[in-house]
Amino acid sequence: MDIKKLVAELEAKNPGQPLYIQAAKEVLETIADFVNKNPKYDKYAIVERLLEPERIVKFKVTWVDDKGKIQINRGYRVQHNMAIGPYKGGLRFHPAVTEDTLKFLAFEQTFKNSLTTLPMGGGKGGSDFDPQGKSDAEVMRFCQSFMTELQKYIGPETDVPAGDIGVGGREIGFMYGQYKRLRGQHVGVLTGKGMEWGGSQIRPEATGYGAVYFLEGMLKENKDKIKGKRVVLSGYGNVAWGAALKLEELGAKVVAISGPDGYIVDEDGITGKKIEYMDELLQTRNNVVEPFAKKFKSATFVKGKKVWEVKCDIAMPCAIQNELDAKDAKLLIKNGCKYVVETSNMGCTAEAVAELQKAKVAFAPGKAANAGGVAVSGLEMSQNSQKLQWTREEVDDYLKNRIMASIHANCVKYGKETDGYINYVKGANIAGFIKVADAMIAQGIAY
Ligand code: 2IT
Repeated sequence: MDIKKLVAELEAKNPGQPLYIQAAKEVLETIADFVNKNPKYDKYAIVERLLEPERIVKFKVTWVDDKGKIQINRGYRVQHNMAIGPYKGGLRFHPAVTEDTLKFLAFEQTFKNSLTTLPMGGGKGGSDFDPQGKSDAEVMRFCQSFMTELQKYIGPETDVPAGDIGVGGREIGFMYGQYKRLRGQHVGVLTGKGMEWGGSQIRPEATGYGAVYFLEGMLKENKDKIKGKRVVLSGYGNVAWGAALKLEELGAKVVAISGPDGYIVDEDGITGKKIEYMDELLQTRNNVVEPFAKKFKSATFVKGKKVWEVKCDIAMPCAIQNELDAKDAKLLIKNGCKYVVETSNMGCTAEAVAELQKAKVAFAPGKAANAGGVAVSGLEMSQNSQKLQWTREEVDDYLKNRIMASIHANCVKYGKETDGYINYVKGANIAGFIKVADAMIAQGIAY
């Protein structure tokens, strides 16, 4: 493959889509050597084909707010690749959502889902709807209107959405109810469902748990231990919450979390009741972390600053794309941070990743480290097909010992460099690519 030509085409074909270009460029740069050693991929134009989503559905979502005013939002579903299984990926409701955001997320999802070992293709969707400040009734009306259109394009064997930023149990419930009403079917068309109506144990914790299991693999590779490590998390949502729970259980100390308004530092560690409170704070949907310091005496709120200035051994970005830049990376390195586990999707800028790798900090990309979330969604699909519900222990064991262990091993297999440093970005991209690419070749020129 001619990387210069591909990047030029990518940029020309996707004007105004910097996130998609960033995500795609990273994959191109890290798989180029591997692809060039295996000419079958060029023969079948696999890389070029992967740069184009199979389908993008874009639609209007109208709903009536509590004052009786008509509101108009945009809805999307990007169906990126179906080679190894039905499209699978979350829905994001956030005012900054554009087609670019969802194209980058769907692209990443294809590689991530391939890494999980489960048969899932890649997709992503959502809306520029902002759940912040909306009543339950408004959120329900929005979700019903959104699903009325989306249901034409999804199904348990075609495309199975789930949650992401701004879409949690409440939104999945409203959307599932509407799908059921329109189709008259109680099927596994969404994941992240309630435990009483088809959901899977561990799904709420899975992204955070999985990232910590992946971190354990990284530590082991460095003959290092998790116990006593200082950890800084960004965000205080579902992902950071799951990570905090598992970190506490394994004896690490979470000293900071953050929100859009600033960060909280707590040298006593964020444990027990404080972790429970993260969830309560999220449910208020006020998008602030400051109340945490009012509630717990040991906590201090630092307004408007990024959490990466807090000294730590391990940093886990758990909020949103590009939340950690080159300046932050340099500060982390200076303060002695040894591990960065990207738990949000593309949480680090390309420049930040380059800084970390140059300094030989162990860096895990989101598509490997945060794959536990979608993986347990995959297990929820399996349970729905079986008409069974597995125990917590069964799901957790599968997540830890089969899925996250396999992803880590694959990253090492394809990412280990001659000096022993593991380039997890390269490892994840190559391993994720192989399975999808080989499936595409086997299935002929169909997408
Ligand atoms: O980014 C992600 O992997 C998710 N938001 C989870 C997707 C899913 O289908 O569970």
